[in-house]
Amino acid sequence: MRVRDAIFQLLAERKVGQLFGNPGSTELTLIAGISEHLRYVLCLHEAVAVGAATGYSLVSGRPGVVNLHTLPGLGNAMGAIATARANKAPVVITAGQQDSRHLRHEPLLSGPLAEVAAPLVKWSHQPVRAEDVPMALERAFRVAVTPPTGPTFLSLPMDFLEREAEPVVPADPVRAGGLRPATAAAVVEQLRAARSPALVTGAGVEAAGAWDDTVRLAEALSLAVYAAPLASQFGFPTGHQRFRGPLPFHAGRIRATLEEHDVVLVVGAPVFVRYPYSPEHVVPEGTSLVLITDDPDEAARLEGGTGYVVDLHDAVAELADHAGPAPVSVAPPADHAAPAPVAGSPPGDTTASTAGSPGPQPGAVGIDLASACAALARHRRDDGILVDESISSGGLVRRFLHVSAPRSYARSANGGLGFSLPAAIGAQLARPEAQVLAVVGDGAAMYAPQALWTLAQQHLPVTVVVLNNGGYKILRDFHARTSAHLGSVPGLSVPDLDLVGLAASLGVASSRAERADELDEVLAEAFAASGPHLVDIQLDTTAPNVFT
Ligand SMILES: Cc1ncc(C[n+]2csc(CCOP(=O)(O)OP(=O)(O)O)c2C)c(N)n1
Repeated sequence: MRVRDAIFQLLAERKVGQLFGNPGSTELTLIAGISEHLRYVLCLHEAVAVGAATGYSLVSGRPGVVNLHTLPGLGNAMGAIATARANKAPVVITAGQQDSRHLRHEPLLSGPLAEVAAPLVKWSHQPVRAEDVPMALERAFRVAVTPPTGPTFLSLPMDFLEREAEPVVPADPVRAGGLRPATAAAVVEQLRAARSPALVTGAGVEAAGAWDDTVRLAEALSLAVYAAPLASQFGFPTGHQRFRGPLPFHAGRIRATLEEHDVVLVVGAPVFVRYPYSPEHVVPEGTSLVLITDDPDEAARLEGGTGYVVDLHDAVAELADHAGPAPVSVAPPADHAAPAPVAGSPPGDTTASTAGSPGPQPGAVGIDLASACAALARHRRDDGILVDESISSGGLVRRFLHVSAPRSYARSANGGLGFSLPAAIGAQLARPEAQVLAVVGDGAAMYAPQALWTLAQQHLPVTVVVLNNGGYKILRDFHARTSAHLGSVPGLSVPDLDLVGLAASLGVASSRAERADELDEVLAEAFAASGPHLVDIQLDTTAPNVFT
């Protein structure tokens, strides 16, 4: 069997239905005559290809697979690979390498691919022999899906693809190892005996398939539930009665929020992602903290408290089993009409600073954010997928738009812009029947607008809502609070962007809302469309600073 056929066979057995990519000459020996079981999803920039595969992984729970064009393509993709790594997305990235027979001459379009990718992936490799390629690819899958999950990289010399190799059979490592029964019982007792117990959930819950057991645990012990600061996935239904909102990410505000709680259980998140610098210790003296994670690195960084590195699926199930049934008085159905609650009110936390929504400002030009979010909440489906890159608008977006099921929310875990439009491609491919909404700032939208073209070409009915405030509001607001004494700052306005025209030029239907009374009509049309639709919502540009 030829190496390329062994690759296609392996991908088919692993039920990989699409290959995201941007090709060049070095990739043609793979993608020419591509297997009919594999949909090639052309993306016009490599960061979009990796971003789409990341979205696919986060929504489907399965590896997304990418093929890049040798060193320049890999170089273009690095920011998106860093995001896949931060999001722990099991993305298998391949790239074509020059013909191995003349690599010693350092020909055009060759380069140290495996070395370049190495720092950002879990495993990076260029096979020495053609017959080693199928097993190397299989290893790339196994490493990617083994917790802590993450991207892997494989360089494929183009001449290897037509040589002979044996096929390999996919086999993921067995996952096992929850908490010891005595430990599970002790943690449950600690929570039960607490005056004010809390649970902090993160993306690890969703990756491990532990969502239902986490809800069961919270209900049984009447826990106050927070999402981890800046969580890329919440790990808990945000409309649930027990959910108090995301924790702030300013260290002092995290601490102030946790002060109320004497026992805090953190599941599937680091303790804690924080920003910007602030000297406080995040865990108050009177609070006992227990971390349960499948990421040894997260446990190693714990300062104070007890960490357990476990299989999260099994461990949370054990905790929930020990906790038993919920008290009868608890858990009336969640009220999905009301905005989700918000924890604390930290400076530097856009989540909370918009908690008291200002409402329309008299005489303001543009639409106030709360009206835009309320309109989105009216028009989107509660069981839809939300890909979130809403930046300074994020606090209100996340208050109004609930996440009701696992793997239906995704956000960049490392703060790199250009996440949402590519991720929406992958999300819609992972869940063709679901309604996918990408909410994105006008600044962020410009980091990967090529994704719009792929949405159109692949007929993916994603609704893209741009919350357009004419520039980099978060940076303007941050500057006003932290560096105004240094003088005015250039480069934070992005005027004269015609996003409606941009979308149209890439084949995506588009419309603009300039007044609140236009929102209902425009959003109804966008959500009903059979293909992608971009809505440019012109926000009130005089909105208050988000850093209170
Ligand atoms: C790849 C990348 N480049 C630059 C930045 C720095 N950055 C952070 S927020 C931001 C502005 C975002 O603007 P926009 O999406 O319009 O959201 P707004 O703050 O206006 O709500 C920029 C440029 C980044 N995070 N990632």
